Amino acid sequence: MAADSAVVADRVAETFAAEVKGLDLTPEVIDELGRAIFETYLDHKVLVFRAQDISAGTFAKFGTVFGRPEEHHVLKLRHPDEPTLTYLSNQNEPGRNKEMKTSGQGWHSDYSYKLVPGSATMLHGLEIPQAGGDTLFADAESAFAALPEERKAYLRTLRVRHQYRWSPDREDPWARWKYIGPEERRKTPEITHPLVRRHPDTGRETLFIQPRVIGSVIGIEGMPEDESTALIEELIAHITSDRFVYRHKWSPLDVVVWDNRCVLHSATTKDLDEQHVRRLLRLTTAGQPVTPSLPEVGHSRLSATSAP
Ligand SMILES: O=C(O)CCC(=O)C(=O)O
Ligand SMILES: [Fe+2]
Repeated sequence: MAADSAVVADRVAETFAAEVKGLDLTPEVIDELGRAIFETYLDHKVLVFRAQDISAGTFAKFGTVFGRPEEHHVLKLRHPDEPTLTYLSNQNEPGRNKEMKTSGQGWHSDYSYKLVPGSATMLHGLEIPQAGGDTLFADAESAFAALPEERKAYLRTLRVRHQYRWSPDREDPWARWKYIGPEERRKTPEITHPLVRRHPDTGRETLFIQPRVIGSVIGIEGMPEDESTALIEELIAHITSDRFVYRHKWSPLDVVVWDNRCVLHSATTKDLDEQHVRRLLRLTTAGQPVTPSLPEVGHSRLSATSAP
């Protein structure tokens, strides 16, 4: 698709992810090549642009290539001039709690616990340690394609229950309420998404599942808990097996963008000593309710078992 465009991208993992060569993301280049960059992104699911010495304003403009950039609802997390940008940092930053230093650790797709989950997420590496703090990506679309047809047919019929900060801790099943207050609780009801979704731009099918604790997944709708947990663990192990994973080792000023509609990702910041500073700018674009592979399975909706 992108072969006849001015965007040259080299594959960096077996099934997905590519490094774009010879492009400086100036406002003019973004205007001129935005469409071609977007198509290259649909082809490869994760794009890396090395050594991008760009302003916050230009990074915010880059975000518009991938959809409608979202403004973060927490005002103090926003960049002072660009409301669509926030900082990710492993340092003590004003207005942040300790948990945020390692946010993103564990496999997930951004905002999968919402009725309208995330679309694209992109990061610009401002300060990057010599080693460590890599970001991992897993190609959930190729993982689905690799399954036997009979298995695919079964998985297409299932739905997954999600709720923000769900805790599977048997001793303390309501542990999530320790993290959030009544207003946040009201805004994060239990929802369900189809397990196999159809990408709104490419039409390709993908597994839309995250591990239970990190990904806020409760379980497969209507399935006994032990069976549901075993199935989720099996699928996550398959998606995150080596052949579907790309490990991004950051260099200063890298820009990386990924498609949450078909890949999982994980930070590795828990293993990074805080004396090694890691700061990045982040932007996300608004998504769509999840389209099922089979129409009769239905789109994202409030869970029938959702307590008020
Ligand atoms: O810090 C990272 O490597 C990834 C963080 C993350 O999960 C995100 O920005 O959505
Ligand atoms: Fe994330």
